[in-house]
Amino acid sequence: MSDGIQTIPTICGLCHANCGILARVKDGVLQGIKADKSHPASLGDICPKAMSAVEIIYSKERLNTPLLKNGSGFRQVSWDEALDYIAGKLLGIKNKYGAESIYRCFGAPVDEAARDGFMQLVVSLGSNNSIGASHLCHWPREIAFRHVFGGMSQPDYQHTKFILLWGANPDESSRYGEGSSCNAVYGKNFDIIREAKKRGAKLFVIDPRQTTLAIEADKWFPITPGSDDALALAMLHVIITEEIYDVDFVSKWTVGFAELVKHVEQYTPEWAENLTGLTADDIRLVARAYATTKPALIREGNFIDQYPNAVQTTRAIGILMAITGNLDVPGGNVFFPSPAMSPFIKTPAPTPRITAHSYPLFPTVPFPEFVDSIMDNRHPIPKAVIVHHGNPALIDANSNRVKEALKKLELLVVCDIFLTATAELADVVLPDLSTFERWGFRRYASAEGGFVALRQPMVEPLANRRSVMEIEYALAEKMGLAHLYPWTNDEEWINHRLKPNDITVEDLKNKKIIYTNGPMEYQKYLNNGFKTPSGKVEIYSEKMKEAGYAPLPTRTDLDAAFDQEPSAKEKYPLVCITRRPGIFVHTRLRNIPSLNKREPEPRLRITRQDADLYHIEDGKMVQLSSPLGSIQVKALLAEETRPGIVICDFGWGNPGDNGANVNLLTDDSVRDPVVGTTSNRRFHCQVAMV
Ligand SMILES: Nc1nc2c(c(=O)[nH]1)N[C@H]1C(S)=C(S)[C@@H](COP(=O)(O)OP(=O)(O)OC[C@H]3O[C@@H](n4cnc5c(=O)[nH]c(N)nc54)[C@H](O)[C@@H]3O)O[C@H]1N2
Ligand SMILES: Nc1nc2c(c(=O)[nH]1)N[C@H]1C(S)=C(S)[C@@H](COP(=O)(O)OP(=O)(O)OC[C@H]3O[C@@H](n4cnc5c(=O)[nH]c(N)nc54)[C@H](O)[C@@H]3O)O[C@H]1N2
Ligand code: SF4
Ligand SMILES: [Mo]
Repeated sequence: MSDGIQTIPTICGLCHANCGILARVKDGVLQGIKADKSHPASLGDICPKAMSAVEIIYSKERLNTPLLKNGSGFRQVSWDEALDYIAGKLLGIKNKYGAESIYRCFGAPVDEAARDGFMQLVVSLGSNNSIGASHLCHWPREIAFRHVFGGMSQPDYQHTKFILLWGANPDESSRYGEGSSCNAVYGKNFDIIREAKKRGAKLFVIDPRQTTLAIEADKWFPITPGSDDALALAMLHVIITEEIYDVDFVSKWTVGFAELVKHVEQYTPEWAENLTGLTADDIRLVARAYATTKPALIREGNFIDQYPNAVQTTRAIGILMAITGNLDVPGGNVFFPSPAMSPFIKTPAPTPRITAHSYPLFPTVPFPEFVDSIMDNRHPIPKAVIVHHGNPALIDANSNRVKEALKKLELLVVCDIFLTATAELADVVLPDLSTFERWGFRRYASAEGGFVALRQPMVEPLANRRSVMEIEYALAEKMGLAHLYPWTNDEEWINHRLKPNDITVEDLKNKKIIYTNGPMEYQKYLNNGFKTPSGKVEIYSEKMKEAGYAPLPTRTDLDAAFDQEPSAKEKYPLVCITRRPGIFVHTRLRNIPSLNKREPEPRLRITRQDADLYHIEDGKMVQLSSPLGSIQVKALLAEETRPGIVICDFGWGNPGDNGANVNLLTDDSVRDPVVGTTSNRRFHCQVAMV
């Protein structure tokens, strides 16, 4: 301590990276943030989002007290009044319609509280219905990789000779170990991909957009959006016909290779040429380079999760990793150790998830299926939703339909830190503490071992804000469910979740970071097999087949329905993909002045050729239309993609952000059969000057 300044070591939870930070506090007031160089995952990296902590904590727009709907507006109420209202409504709805009509909705689980909030409550009420962003984020890949080789793999950058960045943009959105998730302002303190390049590793990028890393890559493959399944299948064809796969690994550790050989005969590079927009030669080039440069890794990105062919595309990519012998070896795709967590306590007989039969492999309810249940009066009709740390009114495809559905609920509760587009529709709004104001923790997976870090409040709670775990427990008490709770406050919640590691909050206060597992070991399968039913890599998946899905990865024509309309292609000649600006996180932070000034409005990137064709002027407002409607965004002439493709920014549409929501234009009718993924990254469109 010097000059009365106290330094609090903690972690930022604004995005998944959860970087180590040091808060400088004087007289209980946050003065500023510094990077914590000792944090093993971020190593002193930090981004402008964390630097805006003062603005986030003290923003005049923060929710400070519970709000209850009052006509077309809200009135401020006490916690007791808000929670009594919710408790009464929830119990009434449960009695009248059954527990299955009650849902919990959450967004990206950027911190553990975001993942856990209200889960125990909804399960305790007897419902297993959880909705949120999982059908668009992580889970499509998780389920696909589980069925191929038992779970998600991570890139082992340190030891690799070849990086295939496949629809990922870690300069603006990183996994841990990749540095901060926006290097536009401060650069990166450590840059694992560029360091690997300096050591001689090759970098290939498959992306319709020429990202900053694509510019620096040895080769960029500007693929047609949504055609990655065709590319992956053609790469398998090349690798198999040219016999450049790992014969030993394939014979000892895979099932279904013979079926795959037959299956991919049809998927020649020439077949994939028109579909992918890449030449057959380039398809051969990427397949050969990946299969023969040893070791090689694939860093697949979240783009896949937002295409309705998500699961089969990922399965094909997983099979590529396996048959080339790049799985669980140094420099390939590996499995980091990660800390364990205690489960929630299940009530004796929760009702089954409403999609237990229609989406048997997906552990939550695909959001669009929830919307259908309301709009089509499918029983049990959803009647109550508690939204925590999510903004479904903006992030799900076909936002107008989503909003219509949310308006039909008997009870919509939103727990947030700002009044969002979703909160505006709520019956009750509950003010949470932000990631900088509450206790919490984060589990990290890493090559050095799994570890846990403590999230400490930088300041005491302001106004009437309360932490979610305390809100949830108070509500449980009011509904007579307290006996089902393993915690009553934040500290007990953390202790409960970390029990399998024998770690408590007190331990973390002393040590800051605690490792729970030893360092990563390679080729664990030699002793334990893979975590699949056969113990091997399942190229052919009996489990997928039993659940009614294709056992070998397939190609899907995403435009099958669109092409039925003869005039549609003429009317909507362009394809739009969406961009995620790294200075923000999804729909958040547009109201933070230091961040907003860097990207004050959503823009539509368009090539010079298309701009000339459609008479679009740089910097002028354009009307972007899809079969679902129109929005207005500012044109930015940029040679970042191929003509025929435009790129629209995602994340605007909250009250006061003065930007249009691109999900008003995305379609929710075509879905991945395994997880219900919608096409949030791609839609057919036309552009015209306003
Ligand atoms: N078109 C298109 N759609 C997309 C995407 C895309 O790229 N394009 N991306 C998709 C992906 S990958 C994802 S993960 C989803 C994201 O979906 P969400 O996670 O639902 O989106 P966010 O904007 O992050 O919403 C989080 C909300 O939590 C609030 N919040 C922040 N901190 C706290 C806190 O401490 N407590 C509480 N209670 N609330 C807090 C924020 O104010 C915000 O309203 O969007 C998906 N939708
Ligand atoms: N700063 C910041 N960091 C974040 C987030 C954030 O909102 N802001 N969000 C977090 C979350 S929840 C997630 S899921 C991750 C996402 O992180 P990533 O997985 O890296 O996803 P994106 O950054 O959206 O990059 C996806 C890339 O895929 C490309 N792409 C689009 N369509 C296609 C296609 O059809 N084929 C191919 N091959 N590529 C395609 C896009 O042009 C883009 O460059 O980031 C996390 N980190
Ligand atoms: S990358 Fe930025 S926003 Fe994400 S955790 Fe690190 S400091 Fe926070
Ligand atoms: Mo995500």
